[in-house]
Amino acid sequence: MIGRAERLPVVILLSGRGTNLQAIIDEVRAGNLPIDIRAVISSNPEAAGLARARAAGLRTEIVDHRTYPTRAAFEQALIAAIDAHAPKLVTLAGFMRILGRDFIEHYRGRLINIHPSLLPQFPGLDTHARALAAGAKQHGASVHFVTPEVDAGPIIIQAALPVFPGDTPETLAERVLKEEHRILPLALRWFAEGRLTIRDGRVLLDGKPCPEQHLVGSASRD
Ligand code: NHR
Ligand code: GAR
Repeated sequence: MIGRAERLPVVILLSGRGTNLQAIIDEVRAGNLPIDIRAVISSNPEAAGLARARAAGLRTEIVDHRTYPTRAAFEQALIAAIDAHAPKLVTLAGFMRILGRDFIEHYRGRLINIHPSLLPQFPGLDTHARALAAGAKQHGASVHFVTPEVDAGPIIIQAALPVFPGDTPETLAERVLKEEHRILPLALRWFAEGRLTIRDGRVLLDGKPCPEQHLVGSASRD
């Protein structure tokens, strides 16, 4: 059992359901992820992820963007709420607000996002519908360090899966989500173990290029 003092302090930001948060909680409980989730902060007071956090005994906070006059004011409040917990890592787990340069610079090298596409394809929103509309043969998810340009930061790990005929945005989202629940805790584990570095805009694991793309499902047998 790893003592609390040896675990990396982390703050998780979300806006929605929180199934990625749940995957992180489950891995921490299983003893596979040496982090201490200091707080879960939501931009949305109605986020179901808040209830999951409370059910797991985690501290929750709300920083509702709608109650601030500007993006800058919202982001300053968010920084204050996060820094009160002195995290060494901040994770966006279904966080729905674009963050400005000042915020990103403040957390440079310690801010990680899970995004539901095989970046650099389909940055931004509605990724599953866009992948289908584009006729993509493969789709997936990416975990990356966050930089000011949205969804363009150095990639830590990706999971790819095949798109099936008859897939809808919903069926595709469900399969991608399962992969998200695998790769986000894994990326956090690598970070917590001090195994990730960024060199020339690329992520290294143990000093070597990361296994960026992991093919799963039938795509891996093609
Ligand atoms: N901020 C920066 N600077 N860089 C990134 O890479 C970021 C980021 C903030 C969030 C998550 C991202 C995703 O994985 C993320 C990455 C929200 C939007 C968006 O357009 C886009 C990308 C992501 C998250 N949000 C709208 C906005 O105006 C609001 C949408 C809504 O509230 O429903 O901020 O996809
Ligand atoms: C996940 O698919 C995540 O990749 C995506 O939202 C979902 C959140 O699910 N993130 C974004 O689209 C960021 N703009 P969850 O709340 O159940 O973890």
